[in-house]
Amino acid sequence: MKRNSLLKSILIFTAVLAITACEQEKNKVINFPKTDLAMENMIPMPLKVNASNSAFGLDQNTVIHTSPNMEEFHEVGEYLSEKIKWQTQLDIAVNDIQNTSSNRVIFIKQLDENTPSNKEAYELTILQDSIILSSTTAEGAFRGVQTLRQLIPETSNDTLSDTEMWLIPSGEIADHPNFEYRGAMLDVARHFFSVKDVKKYIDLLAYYKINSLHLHLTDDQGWRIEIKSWPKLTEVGGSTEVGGGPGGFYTQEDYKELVAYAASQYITIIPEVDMPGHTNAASLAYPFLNGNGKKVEPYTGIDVGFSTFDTRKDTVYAFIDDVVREISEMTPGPYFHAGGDESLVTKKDDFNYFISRVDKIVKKYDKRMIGWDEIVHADIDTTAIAQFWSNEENAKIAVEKGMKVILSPGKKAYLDMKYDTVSKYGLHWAGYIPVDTAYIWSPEYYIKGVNKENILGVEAPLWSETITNMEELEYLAFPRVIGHAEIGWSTEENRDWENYKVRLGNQTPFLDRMNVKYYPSELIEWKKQTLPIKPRLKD
Ligand code: TNX
Repeated sequence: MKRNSLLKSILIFTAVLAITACEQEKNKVINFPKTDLAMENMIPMPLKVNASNSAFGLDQNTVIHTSPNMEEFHEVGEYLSEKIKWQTQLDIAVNDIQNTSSNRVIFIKQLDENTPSNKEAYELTILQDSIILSSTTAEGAFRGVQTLRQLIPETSNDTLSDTEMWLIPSGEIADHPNFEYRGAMLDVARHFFSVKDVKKYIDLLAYYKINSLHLHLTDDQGWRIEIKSWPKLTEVGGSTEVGGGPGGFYTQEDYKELVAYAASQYITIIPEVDMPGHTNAASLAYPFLNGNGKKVEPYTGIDVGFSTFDTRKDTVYAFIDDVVREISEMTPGPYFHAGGDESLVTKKDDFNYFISRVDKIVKKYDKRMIGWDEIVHADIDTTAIAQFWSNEENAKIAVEKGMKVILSPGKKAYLDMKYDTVSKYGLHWAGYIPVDTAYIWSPEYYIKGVNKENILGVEAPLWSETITNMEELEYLAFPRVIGHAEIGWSTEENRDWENYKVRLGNQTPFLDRMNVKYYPSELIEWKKQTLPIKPRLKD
């Protein structure tokens, strides 16, 4: 009996000792090295950054919690945990109610939905023992997660505590985008890109907070989206591409998969069916659509402006109605892009008549029409959006009509322009676009009379006449699309080439880990390790 109670006392005593030791370990003050949040490598540069010069030690004891009963916030937490694992190998539990002992928490918190704020706005408060990421929406939290990912250093520290720690600089960030629409466009018509390729592009765009992916699904050289009521579009029109390769197309299941994948990263897919020009592939499948009076042959060259739909036939509009309906049904986003560029063999009146009828069809399926800037001459609803690419007068007319404009200036935002005379891929009709030229411009001041309030946002198109695979796509898109993402998100006063180019050089670890074959522009010092950068201009 006596022996038993002695044993009991010893056990209790040891347990108390162990708990105390554990508590001490938990509360042990860690001497974090001095950090500076404002000197980090965030792209796009957030609106406001306040450093508090200490750090949060991300380690195996860290847990993620998200606002209770909010499924979308929970998913953002899971996404963050997955990305932390990808970068650091750490396994971070999300909303694990068993684990109440952890003293390091990342809390993703929903602010009161009635708080007036931009839906992509978020705040990050980074303290020594917690990180609080708050937003009124899961979308805002998702954008904030990208910032947080960019703050996790490449290398860990194993001298501060008995666990390996990745030191996240402490401080506060309050951020929201300068423009609502921040897009990239991919031409899958001139050359086809697989679902897998597009998903990789989506992953990369999301990291830089781009929120729209415009897919140029049809052109003279190929029709890439299955339309059940008009099967020959893909059976016949999908089998060609520039240079005579095999082409390809997305089944409706593929397309839905892409839409869902993009949506999981808060990216809206904008489908484009380019018409009345750029329609050789459609007319090859269904010759009654053709309006240029010539026999339709498969086209695998790169000229533009020779094809047109017959704009005065009702059957053509019945066809378009089916196409817009089927695609709209699979597209939750608010936009349908109807093309409208370079219809050089369509008579002016016919063109305007056509665009105005298509606008009505698009509206019938509850979408807002986007068109290349030529559409502004037609009688269309002011809810339609003009995408400026080359003609400034057209952009001004759009503004006069009360339409919103998306800016994609060929001389700045075209990812398919060569960097310089020795570029491996690309065209150069709008000039050569080195990395600095692509970065140094402001949407608000690009066209006189087209002001901030007229601009829905910006988009960087990647036409694919000269690229056939992912590696070539990455050569043209990276790094320029990263600068473009900053132009769409960050305010003018937060953008500065000298500061940006160091942050860009520090993207190498991420790009390498993603296996991105970016163009190693000599203007940038590409770092294998992150280096300190100069303060921002306004500091
Ligand atoms: C112009 S930009 C086009 C495309 C070409 C591109 C090549 C626009 C609306 N049309 O058809 O692919 O140039 O850079």
